[in-house]
Amino acid sequence: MGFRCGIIGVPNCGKSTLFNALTGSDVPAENFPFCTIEPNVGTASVPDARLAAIAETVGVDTIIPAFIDFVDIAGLVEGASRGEGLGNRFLAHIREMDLIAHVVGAFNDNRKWQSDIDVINLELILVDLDSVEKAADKAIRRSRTGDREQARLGEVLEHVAAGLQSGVAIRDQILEEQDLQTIEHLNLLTEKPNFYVMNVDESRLIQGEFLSAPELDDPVISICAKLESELSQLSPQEQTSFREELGIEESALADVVACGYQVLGLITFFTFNDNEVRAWVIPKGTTAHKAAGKIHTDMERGFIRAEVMSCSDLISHGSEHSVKMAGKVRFEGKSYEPKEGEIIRIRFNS
Ligand SMILES: Nc1nc2c(ncn2[C@@H]2O[C@H](COP(=O)(O)OP(=O)(O)OP(=O)(O)O)[C@@H](O)[C@H]2O)c(=O)[nH]1
Ligand SMILES: [Mg+2]
Repeated sequence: MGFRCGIIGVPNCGKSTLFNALTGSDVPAENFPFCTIEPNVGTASVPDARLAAIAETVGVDTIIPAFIDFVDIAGLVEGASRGEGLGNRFLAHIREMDLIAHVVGAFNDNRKWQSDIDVINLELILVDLDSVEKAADKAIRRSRTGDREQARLGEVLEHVAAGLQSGVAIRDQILEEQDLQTIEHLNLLTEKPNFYVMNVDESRLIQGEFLSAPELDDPVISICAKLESELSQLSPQEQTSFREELGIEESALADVVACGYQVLGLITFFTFNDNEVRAWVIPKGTTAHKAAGKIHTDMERGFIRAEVMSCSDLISHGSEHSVKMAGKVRFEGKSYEPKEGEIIRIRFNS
């Protein structure tokens, strides 16, 4: 299953425009608030130049990239946590996401975007505070019968609530891993990994303004959503020449996806056979055994070993055989944790 990234922000900040650019869709992106009501869902392939390099080295034509789902959600306004605007519905959609891309409309001249960020973050904190306080009351009530687990849960929740009350998102609170696990079932919004997408005007992007991003608690990238959505309608050749003309890097959309991967703690590994090269995405720390299961359940069941080489070794040596001759293919067992950019061949009993 792919990872789902929710695109959130105040009305009219460019969420649908960014969504169109990322997914090659054409949903309405108009200059009036609440243009989007029902969420739009689309898939973006994860651009990765290494795929083409591997394909060329091993002489196959088919490239299968990794994918990420983006969900364009209705704009959020002050008071959403109390049901203002599209309030509750909007928030229910965010709850289903694995991560959040918080779009900041910085393409106008005003500096209102700073307060826009605070409005959204405060609303998310208020929603969590409400859930956490209710859950804390329940746990404390239950603990009165001597239930130690509920008592512990109550303590953790009260601690989290205090943090939220002082305006700290859960992901920025200092919590023990086991405490985080006890509150996982609540699926809280400010616990989700988050990054900011500064949607800047194309002239500012060209001038390099905003490229040194403002200081925020989570990673920030700058993009001109309007320009990117226009470019995404063009052929690849036209895109390249336009970008060169404007002096805008090719990687703007790739950066959005890469940033999402970074906050989720994901890594990419590759497989290839006679027909295709393929990218796979797993959370850092996943074992080779589990990673094999992602490729095929038979591979997990009959797992013998993983043969591992680095992508750069394959490209520089020119063939799998040469990498083997150079002694740079390692044999690893079930508990091995694949690293970023490795090429893996699973040997298994079918
Ligand atoms: N100049 C400029 N305008 C932009 C940019 N991105 C979006 N806009 C404009 O801002 C308006 C709103 O864009 P949308 O993408 O619909 O915004 P949204 O956040 O989806 O809005 P809602 O769905 O109403 O919450 C449109 O008129 C866009 O053309 C940008 O990078 N530069
Ligand atoms: Mg929209």
